[in-house]
Amino acid sequence: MSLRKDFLWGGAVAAHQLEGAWNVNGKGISVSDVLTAGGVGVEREITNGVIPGKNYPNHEAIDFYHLYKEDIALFHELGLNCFRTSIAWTRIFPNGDELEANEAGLQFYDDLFDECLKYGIEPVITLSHFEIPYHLVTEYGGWRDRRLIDFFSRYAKAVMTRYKDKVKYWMTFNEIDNQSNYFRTYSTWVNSGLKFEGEEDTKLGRERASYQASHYELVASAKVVELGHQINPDFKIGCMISFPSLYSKSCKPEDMMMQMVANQRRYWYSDVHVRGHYPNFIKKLFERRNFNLDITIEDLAQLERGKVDYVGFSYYKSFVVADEHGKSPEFDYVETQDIVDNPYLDVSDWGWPVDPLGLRWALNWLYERYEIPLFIVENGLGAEDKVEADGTIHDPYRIDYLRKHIAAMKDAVDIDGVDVIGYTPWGFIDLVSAGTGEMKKRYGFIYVDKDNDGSGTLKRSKKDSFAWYHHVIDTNGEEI
Ligand code: BGP
Repeated sequence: MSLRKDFLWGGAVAAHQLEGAWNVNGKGISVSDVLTAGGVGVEREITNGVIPGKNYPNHEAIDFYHLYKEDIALFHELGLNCFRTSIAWTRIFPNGDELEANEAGLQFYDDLFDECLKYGIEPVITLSHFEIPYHLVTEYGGWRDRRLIDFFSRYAKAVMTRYKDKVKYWMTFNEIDNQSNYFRTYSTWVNSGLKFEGEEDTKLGRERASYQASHYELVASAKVVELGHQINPDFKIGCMISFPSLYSKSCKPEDMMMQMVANQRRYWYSDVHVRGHYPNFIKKLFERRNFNLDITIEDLAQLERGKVDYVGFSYYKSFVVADEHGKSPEFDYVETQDIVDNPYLDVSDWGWPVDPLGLRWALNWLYERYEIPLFIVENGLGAEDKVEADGTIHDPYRIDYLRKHIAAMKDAVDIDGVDVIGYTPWGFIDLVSAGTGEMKKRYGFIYVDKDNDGSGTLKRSKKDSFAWYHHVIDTNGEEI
């Protein structure tokens, strides 16, 4: 028996990508509610408030808000023993800065968690998954403002107190490291509510703002970890990072250095979460750039007091970097232009390299560095599915992808001794893609009849992968 007996087999989603009901029962607008649909080669547009006539796919999504009972019955049929979703901050505090929580929002998650627990499905909850109240952006500039630490803590306290007997596994910020991942507009928006304008819209300005925002988020996370453990000492509270494996293009020392630096730019976040302090290379970076960030002694003490219990991470693909643009000898900036193709790997329909062995690499890397339990909270293949005339959906490509990744995870456990507590493939019911806003980029075991343009009956159907994953769970991963 390779995996733990109590291994968490589940599926992962985020509120804004499936709930819909974006303005129902007092819910406020979130940063994702003002993102239009994108598509292949078309960026999602960040709008200034909701503009009538534009296509905002998150507004209806798959209407899980109203259909969750039917869906959870299907999750149970599939055999899940956990379900990773997020709480939409804007259902609880519509503007983010109120003093009182919205009872209707709290009640919705009470009902949702009760429904899960009725079937023995353990909720695994992300507190902030690209769902910052939009009001906090317009009034405070998003996570640029220290006051968000208190707003976030108030929200976390409200939900952790309310659900203290229903939810054990929590995560603070989804893929917190994405925002310093080349400072892409989309990531800084959904992670921190940052939009760069005027003087700030320079390489240095963007970088400084992102690091300042990240610092406040890390302090907020630590505060919530400490608070959560006071509310219920049995809580397991993790961080959540995006952790694609990262390779050097060659054994040329400059390429190897580039790989090292590119990796540091991401894992410093988990360093702070797990170790409770900043690694030296980031402190040096702040000094070198003269950032003069607002980091107080009390903040540093808070980081020490709020270390996480486990590392949650997403894994979809790997990257290759090379020093092809003269970064040597400083290796100070890592940008998208430093990423090169990997000739050894196939790519998905959306151009993401498929690399199961890279998952074993990632698991080993994280476990060696942190020596605390790991939780694979996202993994999967975004693909177009075809519904046959008889209503069946054959998705052998998805089964193949997941099978190989689960095999790599088992090797990491069996051969390398990594402690993995669970596996929740992403979007196990079709939902709105975060990156492109499309419906046709599907990850699910459960198909949802909904198209990119918003049409469709919302009917749910099982794909072939449904029965396959059921058997995987049934055998605790022995038969894949
Ligand atoms: C991660 C996010 C998810 C999810 C996933 C797949 O970055 O945490 O919210 O969407 O990626 O990405 P996409 O939807 O762009 O295919």
